[in-house]
Amino acid sequence: MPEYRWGIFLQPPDEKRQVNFGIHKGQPAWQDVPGEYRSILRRIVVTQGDTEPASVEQQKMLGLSCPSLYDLRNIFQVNVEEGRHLWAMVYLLHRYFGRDGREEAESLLARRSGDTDNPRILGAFNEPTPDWLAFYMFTFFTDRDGKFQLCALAESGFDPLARTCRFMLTEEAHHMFVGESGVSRIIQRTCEVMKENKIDAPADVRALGVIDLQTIQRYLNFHYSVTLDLYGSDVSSNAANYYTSGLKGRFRETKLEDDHILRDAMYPVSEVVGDKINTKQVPALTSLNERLRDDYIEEIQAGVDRWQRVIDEAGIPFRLTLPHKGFHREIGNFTGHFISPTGEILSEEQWKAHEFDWLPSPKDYSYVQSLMSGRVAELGKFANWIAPPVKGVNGQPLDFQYVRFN
Ligand code: BYC
Repeated sequence: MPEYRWGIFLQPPDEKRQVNFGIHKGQPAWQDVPGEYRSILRRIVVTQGDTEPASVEQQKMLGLSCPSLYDLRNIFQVNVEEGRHLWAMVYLLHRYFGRDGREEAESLLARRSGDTDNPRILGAFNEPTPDWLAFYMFTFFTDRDGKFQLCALAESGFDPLARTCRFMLTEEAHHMFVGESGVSRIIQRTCEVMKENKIDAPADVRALGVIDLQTIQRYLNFHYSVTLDLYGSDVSSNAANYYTSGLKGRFRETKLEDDHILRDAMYPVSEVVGDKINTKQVPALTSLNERLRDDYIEEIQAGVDRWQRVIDEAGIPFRLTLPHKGFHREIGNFTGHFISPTGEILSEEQWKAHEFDWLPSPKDYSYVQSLMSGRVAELGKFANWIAPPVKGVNGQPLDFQYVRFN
């Protein structure tokens, strides 16, 4: 990508910008790190920065099995931009946090996705991304967590962070497009093959070299649930502190109409009591993680509805659904509970008996990977398991030489 601009990009400054929420609301936005918040701010920047190289580490082998030059070009763009997003966070650490910042930046280089001794900070970033279906699911589900977290940080009273995140968000949109359209093209191809051959049993679908809708649903369940964990605990004093100090806002903070302090506001969160899932009202300040998760779920549901339309248009009676919020969770109020995709509380034994009806099994992974044993690199050609996109990149045709092998 010779024309790619590799550098530190910040949204242009707004001299009049203020802290827009929390106890410092109305004060001028900070151009330097406020001393009393130095360590929590550094922690936010480090956590954000840590995810960026992690995703590249997770995806780095996929070029070898790309379904087309178009897709290879797209994964390169995603990876280069994630690399630059790391650089953007490293810039903040070096520029504003002195020696501690430099040390944290070095540690970012030392951690590795999935390394048992020195893993990435957040769970989803230590999971493998072993194939292209996982890659598209990741860019649809997990990059969208990136969007929501960056939106919350773009509201920060620490202006250099807000300006950096605003720029990063412009690139995030493309990553989510790659994910959404990638899954959609896989669904489309599967539906075409099912219709042409008048088949619907997963084994028959697999025999024709495409990915059955049931497997797509299991991948969806996995990526959705591990991404929900990325929002942190439903009730979190960290989240309350970030907000009260003016460091991390809500999604679209300045568009919301309330006091932006949330001293008396309440918010509903779920909890498991006996064999029931109840909703209880808790202070809105401590439930900010849950609120951001709910904002995210709303947007995710709209994307899944768009995938469903591809199946409906093919006239195939199959429904893709988002599992219950409590399904397969390891962070927050649902941790340690065994909840089915439809929201029933089960015993561990009952849950385990269905695990591979709900989540991809080793056999599913090996089937999907068997379709992706080599790369498709001829001009204009696409692997059998995915439909071509509607159009090429930047107005180029589908048989454009998107990648050169020198
Ligand atoms: N896995 O009060 P709690 C992106 C830890 S993605 C492991 O519940 P808090 C991208 C937590 O660190 C966006 N650990 O949570 C996407 C804490 O640990 P300590 C990334 C977890 O702090 C695709 C403890 O549990 N950006 O950009 O309120 C490709 C209790 O914490 C997890 C951000 O996340 C987990 N899932 O909220 C490329 C924004 N969840 O301190 C890029 C910055 C929680 O007790 N981060 N823990 O050791 C934050 O705002 C917060 O750190 C979190 C957690 C929302 C992640």
